[in-house]
Amino acid sequence: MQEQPNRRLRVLLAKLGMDTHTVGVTIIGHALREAGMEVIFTGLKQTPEMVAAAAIQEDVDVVGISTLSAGHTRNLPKLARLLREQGGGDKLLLAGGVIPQEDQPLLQAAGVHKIFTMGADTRDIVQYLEQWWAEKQASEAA
Ligand code: B12
Repeated sequence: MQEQPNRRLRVLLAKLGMDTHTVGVTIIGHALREAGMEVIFTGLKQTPEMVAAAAIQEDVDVVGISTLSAGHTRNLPKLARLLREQGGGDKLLLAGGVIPQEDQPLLQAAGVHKIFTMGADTRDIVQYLEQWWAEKQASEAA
């Protein structure tokens, strides 16, 4: 797809499986919208297949998963693989929530680019995304 200069960053936020903790994902959604990003929330009880399909269909730049009820070592690698298989390997995959330190190397090796856990400052998350977006747009323009 032809990139439009200075278009807004598009972010898909999702919750996988039976995890119904909604506070973190709601706060992140507000923070990203306030920072001028376009945010789509899939709602609860999604499968990796549903999230990958939505990410491709909505042509988002970033997929952000909020996970507080375990299952992340299974469903995040699966989502990363599905995105790659469906042509979405260039999307930034973020995760946040209750993700023990010992699980993080496995997730990062599987394709999760960045993990923000409890207490993460939303300003740091916004700054991380703005920097990633600026670098991506600069490299596409070059
Ligand atoms: C509130 C709460 C609940 C509420 C949820 C209400 C709601 N609508 O959200 C209720 C009471 C319903 C609940 C239920 C349960 N809970 Co509960 N809950 C919590 C609690 C106390 C706080 C969670 C919270 O809202 N934090 C505040 C938000 C702002 O923080 P956050 O989500 O972590 O988000 C921040 C970062 O993580 C990050 N982030 C989060 N998501 C994302 C996404 C992206 C893209 C990015 C970039 C960043 C990001 O940014 C946010 C800002 O800093 C935690 C304890 C804890 N310390 O986390 C337990 C906790 C998550 N719950 C737990 C459990 C076990 C349960 C139950 C299974 C209990 C039971 N036996 O029924 C059920 C499961 C329900 C389900 N099906 O999912 C465990 C999970 C253990 C685990 N994962 O191994 C925890 C950790 C408590 C514990 N210490 O045991 N819970």
